[in-house]
Amino acid sequence: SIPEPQREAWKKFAAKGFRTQEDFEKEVVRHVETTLARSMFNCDETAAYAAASLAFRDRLITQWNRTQQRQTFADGKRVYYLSLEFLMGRALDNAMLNVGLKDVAKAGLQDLGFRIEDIINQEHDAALGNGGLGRLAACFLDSLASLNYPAWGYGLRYRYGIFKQEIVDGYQVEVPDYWLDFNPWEFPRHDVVVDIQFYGHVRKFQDTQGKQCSSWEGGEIVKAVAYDVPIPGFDTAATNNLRLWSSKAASGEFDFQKFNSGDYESSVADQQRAETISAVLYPNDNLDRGKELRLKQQYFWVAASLYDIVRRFKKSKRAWSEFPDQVAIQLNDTHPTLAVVELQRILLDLEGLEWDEAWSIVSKTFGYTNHTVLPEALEKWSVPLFQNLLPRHLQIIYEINLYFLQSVERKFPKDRDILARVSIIEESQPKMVRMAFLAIVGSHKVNGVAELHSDLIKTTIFKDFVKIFGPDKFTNVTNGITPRRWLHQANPRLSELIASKTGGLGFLKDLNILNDLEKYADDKEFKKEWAEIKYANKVQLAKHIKSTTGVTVNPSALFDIQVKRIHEYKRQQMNIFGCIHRYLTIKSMTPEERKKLAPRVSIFGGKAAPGYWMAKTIIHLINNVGAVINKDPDVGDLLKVIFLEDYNVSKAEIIIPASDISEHISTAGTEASGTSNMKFVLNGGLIIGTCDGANIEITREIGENNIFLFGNLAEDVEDLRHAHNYGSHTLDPDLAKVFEEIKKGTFGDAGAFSALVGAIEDHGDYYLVSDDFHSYNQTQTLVDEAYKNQDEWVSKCIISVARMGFFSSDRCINEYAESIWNVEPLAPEKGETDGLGK
Ligand code: Z16
Repeated sequence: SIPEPQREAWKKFAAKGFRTQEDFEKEVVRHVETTLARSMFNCDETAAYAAASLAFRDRLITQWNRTQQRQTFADGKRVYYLSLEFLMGRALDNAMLNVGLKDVAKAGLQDLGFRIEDIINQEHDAALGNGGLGRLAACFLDSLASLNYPAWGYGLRYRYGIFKQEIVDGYQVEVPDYWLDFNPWEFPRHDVVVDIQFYGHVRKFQDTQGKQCSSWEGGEIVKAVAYDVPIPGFDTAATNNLRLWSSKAASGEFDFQKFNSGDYESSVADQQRAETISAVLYPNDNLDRGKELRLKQQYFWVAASLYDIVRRFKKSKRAWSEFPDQVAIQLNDTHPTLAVVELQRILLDLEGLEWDEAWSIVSKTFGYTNHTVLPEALEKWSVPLFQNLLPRHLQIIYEINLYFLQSVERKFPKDRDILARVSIIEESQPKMVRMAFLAIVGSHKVNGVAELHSDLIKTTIFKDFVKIFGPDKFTNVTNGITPRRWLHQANPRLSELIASKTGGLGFLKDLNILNDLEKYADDKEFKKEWAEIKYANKVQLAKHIKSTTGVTVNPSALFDIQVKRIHEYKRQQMNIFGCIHRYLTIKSMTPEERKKLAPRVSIFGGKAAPGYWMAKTIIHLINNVGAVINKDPDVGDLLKVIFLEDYNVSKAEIIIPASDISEHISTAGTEASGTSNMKFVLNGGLIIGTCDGANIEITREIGENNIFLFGNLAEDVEDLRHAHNYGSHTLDPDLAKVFEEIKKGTFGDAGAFSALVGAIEDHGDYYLVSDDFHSYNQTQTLVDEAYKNQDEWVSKCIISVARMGFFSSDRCINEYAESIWNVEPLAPEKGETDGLGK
């Protein structure tokens, strides 16, 4: 760092962010002319987007620097959020709103000849995630910064994010998402590079004091290079950091020895193999496939992040025992569980601590969040694969398991079976490492993501661990969403209306202020404005539908939306069967009867994992049903079925504000929480849903008159499944008619859908589609009736929004901070924000 006498110059010339329109325009023009080497004669929207982003990035990095300096100086506890996914979406709009300069930018861009919407739309989504889990991590980063918590996110800098979905002849086609061509939001830190080791062997030796030691030697080295993404808080000068690691060959450009010996091709291949580690995001949501490259990704990212965290801790020259007072690490699902083992290895093999001393530090440092009870999603790694890739880590896991099982045996000496049930190593062929069990044993707290889910993990998959560790180790933190992106950014007109009645934008920082809206639930003028905004949002979505699918939809029809990853447990198949049922009902009616029906647009969107055939079949069926219904003159506006291609964060920002009703209809007990349910209600839409995940808590908050619940309860699912398999299973009669129609070929070759129908008719109907079908359709009829009374409908929407305060990710992050991390906010000094502009 710079010696004291020279620091005056640094202070004098310190970078300052712009504040006025004039300064913003100056920055944009400077970036166009110098950074991009273009001019007013060839500045298109892409260049204007780049320049505007760079102007905001400069401003953010100034705030970022001060935030980091303040945190270093305070020398307090920091939180590290380890997530293999961060589904960020676009950054420019968010940055403008969070620093409170969107109006300035809008006027400035206009003065320079651009419309701000067009500029915002130039940005490619940062889509480094699959669905709920990745988007939750992104909402958490927004809340951590907005609440001034000293926190870092750690992830992987994938060259390819989640694939882009195209629909060709009704089928999903995956196109690679190469998003890094131009990304103004990241700072490469070529000086922050960590060597990561793989393969090799373990050497045992005695040190000079005669102590038994282990050392991991040989194998190969890959470099991890840091890329930093600034995360601005809303209405605060705090700007946190998301550090993403990119893999690079260790020998620089290429291996010169191989090059000189004429083996050029193989030296290039080595380099490419190293770069493969961070090349692609695995596109599975709620499914574990056990691929070696995925384990490599996990260790690569975990080892680089821990090296960084430990290096930062060591600068403070504290005793190791203080590590858990300085560092809280949250494991987002089991993906980063190797961090538990890696920290133990660092303390034991590299820092020379005793096992017990090291383990006590490790287990106080970590918290583990579980996001699913689905057995196919729980990570397991084969022991032989582990042995080959991470030999020392496998030894440490065996040792952790040994001490753990010994303690279990002492506690339950008479229980013979418990040891096999809770062992971190599953005695299968081949043996498997159970990552969730390792995460539980290595953490001081384990949480689920909604009340029902947290109860379920305690009574089913982790039941034995509650007996072993006691109930206090297990807790619930119900998920939340950031109101900045999901209300203010996605639905600016609604945000403005709310601000006008609640005394400004304060509700975006304290979402319980929404309560003030309840007194307008019967206010005629307010309701009119409310309904106008909803209608305008539907017109906007109708335009999007027209331009992407060619189908004209009536914005006055009820918009019924289900957008989320396609999965059997989320039951998009039940929704499309419901559409077919509705179609058959319409077809059987007289023109007079049809006139009484409520027009509806059923909108679907979501990606299927590329290898998930049943999910792809569901997409195919939705598209084929749409093709038939949308051109049937008997139906007209009464029903349209739309599949929106390539659902992602930026499309969600258009879709969600336009819903009248959205569907959250998973088989009870399968959806851990769901978070889009919260986004839809916050945007003034009602929901139809099962008693699952956070739907239950949403009902408790907004009142059961304001939600359409249906279907069997979680507690009955097991018995129903048993009855399907061992009793008699009769198909719901309406569903039988739907199947008949599919089999007739009304929606194209019936053979294409036989697996989908067969899963329900012949293979046990695991997700209870038939059991819930009748109650689902009945409830949809109630929705139709309720929608006819627009006056009452709008009141329900207003009351619901007014009661959504609980679902802010700010509430959620404060709960983590208090009950799991034990960290305090570190607010910027007064005037720091003002200082930036001057
Ligand atoms: C995921 O998105 C979720 C769970 C999981 O094990 C893996 C992935 Cl990629 C989702 C849950 O399905 C959803 O219910 C929950 O709201 C979300 O994680 C965030 O907790």
